[in-house]
Amino acid sequence: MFDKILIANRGEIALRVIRACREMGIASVAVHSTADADAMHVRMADESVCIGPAPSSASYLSMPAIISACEITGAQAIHPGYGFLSENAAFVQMVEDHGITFIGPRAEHIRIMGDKITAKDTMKNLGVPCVPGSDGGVDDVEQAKRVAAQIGYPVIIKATAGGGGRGMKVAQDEAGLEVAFRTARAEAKAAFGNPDVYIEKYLQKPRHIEIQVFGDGKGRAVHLGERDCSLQRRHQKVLEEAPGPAISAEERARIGKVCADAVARIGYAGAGTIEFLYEDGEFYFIEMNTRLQVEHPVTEAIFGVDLVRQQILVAAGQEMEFRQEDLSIRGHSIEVRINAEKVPGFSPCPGRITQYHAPGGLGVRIDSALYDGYSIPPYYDSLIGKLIVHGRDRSEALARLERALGELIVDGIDTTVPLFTALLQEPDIRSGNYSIHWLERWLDQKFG
Ligand code: MV4
Repeated sequence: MFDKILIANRGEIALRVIRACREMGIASVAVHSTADADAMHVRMADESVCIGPAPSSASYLSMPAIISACEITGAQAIHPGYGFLSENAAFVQMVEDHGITFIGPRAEHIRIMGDKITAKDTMKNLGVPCVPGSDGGVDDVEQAKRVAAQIGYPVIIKATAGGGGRGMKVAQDEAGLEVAFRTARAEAKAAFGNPDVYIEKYLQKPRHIEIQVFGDGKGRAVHLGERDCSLQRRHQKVLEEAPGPAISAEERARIGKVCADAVARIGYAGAGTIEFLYEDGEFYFIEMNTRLQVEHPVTEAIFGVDLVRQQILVAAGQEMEFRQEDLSIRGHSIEVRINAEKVPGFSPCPGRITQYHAPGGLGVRIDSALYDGYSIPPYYDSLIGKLIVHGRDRSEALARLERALGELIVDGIDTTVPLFTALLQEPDIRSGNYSIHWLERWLDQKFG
């Protein structure tokens, strides 16, 4: 096992990894920008290294700075968290070339899933159900029209280098296809330096259901059910829950096995998430994320497992601590993302926290790097905390969420907390009846 791990991240996810390290008797190294000298992850780690100025491009994204920090401190492995360098295959390669272990999948798997056409082709060949569409890329308007005529309108054009909603265009009919195709290609080239696009049938009212998988890198893999992440605004998740309110035990077992078998076949190592659109009882693969996700705690809650601990074990060449038959679901969990943002515009709202009080009690978890008097720097993501509740069933989880939100105090800045208090009054939220478009429609109606 490693003696020392460097965490190439900041905020709540850095704390999450430091906590797992401490429980495993592993020393932790925090890295930070000059703007984060007072950050909680620096205080909580055993050691820290300043790796550059405030902009992420010169600090949390600086590969040489992070590798140097490893060499200076003698850290044997790097945990990338999410975002930043977590899905950068070139970084993984560089880390390994320096004899350091990357806590995550192999560079090859990150590269495959980073190219959405290759990802879809790979998954299709592994037996994962995909959205009907072009096999591979679409190079010209004529080919686009042929594919669209075959699968039927509406269609969506997506950038192979995109993902997470960037670079997508919907065409309602053949008349709209040419403009959609040309703008999608132009935007893909400008945004990602790669104009390649592909076409899919546009699903009108799906849910976003993602399956958590975990591989040992030696051909064994398990699934840990699904999360429903349909409540999003501009492709940013706002609330996530597990199990999905619309997914039956039979559907979970079936799609879960398909996913676990797929990642087992490629020898995938560590945590991964296979994203699906779910409509009329069918799953359609869209993307795979090769990292630990922000919303992983809802899965940890209902399965009673520590995913970061498993990531570290597998990276060190050890076995994960469970097989599929050891895994079962207990209760229901909901996470809300507390952002330093002013609702309803969601404009970032950094500043000084004058008072912070975290809720507690049975079934309440807070992952946050906040403290009294902390100044949120304006340079990074606006996520400042996650409130995760767990109950025996969905209704207990909802009651606990409402109770915990009432106890939470974050003064001095605006946050998304009032949004959740309002959402909890909505019958559709209380019943779990929502698709990927629910939140934006609700915000439009409520705030115009
Ligand atoms: C789609 C779709 C409808 N049909 N693909 C957006 C993010 C990216 N991961 C995939 N996205 C979508 N792909 C087909 N074939 C609708 C979306 C989409 C969406 C997906 C998940 C969560 C929120 C969303 C909001 C708008 C559009």
